[in-house]
Amino acid sequence: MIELLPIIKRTGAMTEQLRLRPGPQGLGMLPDGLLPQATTTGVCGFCSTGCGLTYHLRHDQAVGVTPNAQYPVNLGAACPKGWEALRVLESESRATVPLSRDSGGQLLPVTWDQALDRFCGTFKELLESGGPDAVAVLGTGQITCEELAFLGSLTKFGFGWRHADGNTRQCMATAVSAYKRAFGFDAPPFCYDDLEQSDCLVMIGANPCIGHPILWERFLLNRRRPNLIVVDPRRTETAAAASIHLPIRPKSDLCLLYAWTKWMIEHGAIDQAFIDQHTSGFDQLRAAVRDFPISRAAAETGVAEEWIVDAAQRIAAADAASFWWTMGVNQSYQGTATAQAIINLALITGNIGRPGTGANSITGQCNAMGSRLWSNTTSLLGQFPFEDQEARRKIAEVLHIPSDRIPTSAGWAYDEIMEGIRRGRIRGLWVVGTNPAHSWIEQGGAIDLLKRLDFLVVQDMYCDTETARIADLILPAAGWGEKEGTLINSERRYGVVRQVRRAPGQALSDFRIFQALARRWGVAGLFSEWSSPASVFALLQKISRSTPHDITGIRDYDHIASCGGIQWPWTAEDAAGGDPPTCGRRLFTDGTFFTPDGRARLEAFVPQEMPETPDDEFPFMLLTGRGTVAQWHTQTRTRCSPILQRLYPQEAYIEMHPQDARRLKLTSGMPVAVRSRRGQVRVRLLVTSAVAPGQLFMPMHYAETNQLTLSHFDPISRQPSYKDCAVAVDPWTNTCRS
Ligand SMILES: Nc1nc2c(c(=O)[nH]1)N[C@H]1C(S)=C(S)[C@@H](COP(=O)(O)OP(=O)(O)OC[C@H]3O[C@@H](n4cnc5c(=O)[nH]c(N)nc54)[C@H](O)[C@@H]3O)O[C@H]1N2
Ligand SMILES: Nc1nc2c(c(=O)[nH]1)N[C@H]1C(S)=C(S)[C@@H](COP(=O)(O)OP(=O)(O)OC[C@H]3O[C@@H](n4cnc5c(=O)[nH]c(N)nc54)[C@H](O)[C@@H]3O)O[C@H]1N2
Ligand code: SF4
Ligand SMILES: [Mo]
Repeated sequence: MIELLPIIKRTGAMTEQLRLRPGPQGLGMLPDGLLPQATTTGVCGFCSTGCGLTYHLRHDQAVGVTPNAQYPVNLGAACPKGWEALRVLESESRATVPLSRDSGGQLLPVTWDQALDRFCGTFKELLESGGPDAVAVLGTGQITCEELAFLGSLTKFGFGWRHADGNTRQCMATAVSAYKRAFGFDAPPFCYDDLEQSDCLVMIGANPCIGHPILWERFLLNRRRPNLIVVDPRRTETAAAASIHLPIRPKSDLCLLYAWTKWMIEHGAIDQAFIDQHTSGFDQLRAAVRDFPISRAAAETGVAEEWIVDAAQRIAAADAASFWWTMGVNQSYQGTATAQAIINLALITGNIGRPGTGANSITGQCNAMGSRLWSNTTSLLGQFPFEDQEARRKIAEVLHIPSDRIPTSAGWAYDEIMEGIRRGRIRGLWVVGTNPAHSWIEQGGAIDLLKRLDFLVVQDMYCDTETARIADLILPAAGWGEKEGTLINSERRYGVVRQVRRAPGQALSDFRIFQALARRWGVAGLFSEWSSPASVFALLQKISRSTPHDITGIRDYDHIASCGGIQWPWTAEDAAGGDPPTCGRRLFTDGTFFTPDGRARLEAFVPQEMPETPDDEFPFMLLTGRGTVAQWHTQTRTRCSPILQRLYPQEAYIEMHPQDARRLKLTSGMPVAVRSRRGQVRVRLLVTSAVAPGQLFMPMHYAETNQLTLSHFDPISRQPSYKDCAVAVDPWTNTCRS
């Protein structure tokens, strides 16, 4: 395999990647005899930034990948994961044949025929004996829009299953709930140019230096000498670069945001004309924040009043202020309330619909937005409510299926599916492109539950993920680069992924697996039009007609690629005027929202107590999140690249403030036992002042982390609150057991 080694400079806090422009120099890095014969382009399949990549092909197979200098998202840059995207496809761990567990408990190779028979036979038996609540499916924001739509339609309309959810629940559910409540539709309003055009950026619970490094580079291109205000309990790489870092106590965001809201109202820093014309609920909001003076925010957050006011003044003084949030907000037991408080602030200060503004939730996985629109789980295809009879009729008409096959309500959410397993209601589970035995909250409990199932099917690129190891049947899936379709990035931009590699062994694309299952289940007739990803894309376009995400103006995949991606909406009417501009398309420029009266809704909630606060027995607050640029989630992919491996610690670690380490007589590098009420793990200690005293941080990439977390959720979005639980730390001794 050819190495196109990125030059990675570790400059203190940030990882910078060398920009390589395709051309004689770039190609010259390939060994003689393997010089590529052609190039094609596609988008990256890791994070939601959605960088454009150029594949260098030989005999139609990619032999190298470089960032695409023409792509408007990344402007010729990529992070180490993008550079190594091909390498992770080559691994001993790849699932290359279907594997089925025999009566002796051994996973043994079987033919696809046998695998499909076992899948359909067992799930049908479970449905017959247990009814429609007996089975469920968990999907992912990491497959294409076409595959997501196929999975959701196959299970709900084809198989008649009720319960379907996916890892988007772990990630984006809160933003979805907040946007729907405030804007009337789940519509992130921004484009990446806003990072460059903002005078004041407020980043709340987001660490783009690590999670979205190329978005961070876009911010670095901002020439307006912007203020960057970072709200994060940790001094992250992003916080270290901020004008002001507010190291708030975990989950005190809501109080801070309400105090800022009150301050803006009282200091005339609001846009009354915009509020009057384009919002509803202002009087209730003003009344609700009355009890949140700056002094209360200071007491709750632990941040000095002057700092909170200084930040408020900078927001108020900006011509264009923008508010960005990610998992520090979404993964919270009061996440929807917090996200709506951010949206309120943008609305009342008139910071929406103009360049450099917005209430902007950055998505996470490469197709998190595709999952929100097309997975047919929480809402019907295209984000209609299942309850909407007219929408059901429309979907039935476009898909040529009987409308009585479409459920009239959504099924259980992820946590309810897990609870259904606990109660013995759900007995069969199909897991596609996610690794819940590692990533679900309170993993010990999750693994016990998954083991209780009568039938667990895992469809994954790798056969040794934590979830695959306990499966009864493994279906080997092709991954990114081995199939085609579309992904939607954080700025609503459709991008195309191409097949540039043959999948290993007998692995099939998820799309082909769904087709084969439709035939074997006996519902191929319902999916006769679903012959290729491109034909499904055409169906999705029809469904999108006259919705906020109308994409009827797109011609085909080549059109998307030639435009450098196309942001939704792009209607047939828009297309009459030519191709879309490559950048700069944001929503709500005319102040009209997707609510019935066209007004955005302002809403306030009462802050809640954290369910598990530190005490004498468990004196520390544990935060979790992303560790390094080179690690992706449960590491099934990134562990497969020797280059990426060199860029992150191989062993699980926990960060602790020097003051706490001194008090406990612990030193950096020593093994420690970390205990919560759920479990105990052995990890290495890393002493650093990036975390505040009394707080700890563990990256989610190590399976140890979710053995400690506490199973609790946002009541509106049902998203897990991964970033708050109480733990204790002791030196590791031989008597400790993990
Ligand atoms: N390298 C890499 N990049 C990724 C991913 C990856 O696995 N690896 N995953 C992708 C995905 S799916 C996602 S969702 C994104 C996530 O991207 P981010 O949300 O930026 O990442 P996290 O580290 O999970 O959380 C962000 C910050 O929230 C802070 N935080 C914790 N509790 C609180 C709180 O109560 N209030 C506030 N204000 N902040 C808090 C944490 O200290 C952390 O720094 O990254 C995407 N990009
Ligand atoms: N403690 C803690 N836990 C967290 C978080 C946190 O911040 N803290 N963050 C949460 C968030 S935001 C997220 S998004 C989740 C992520 O959690 P997961 O979704 O469990 O993480 P991944 O490792 O991305 O799992 C994706 C799986 O799909 C497989 N895969 C990749 N591509 C394909 C494909 O094309 N087809 C198929 N069939 N399989 C494929 C991969 O091999 C991998 O096994 O973790 C959540 N868990
Ligand atoms: S920033 Fe995200 S999309 Fe861009 S190369 Fe890195 S992982 Fe891929
Ligand atoms: Mo995520």
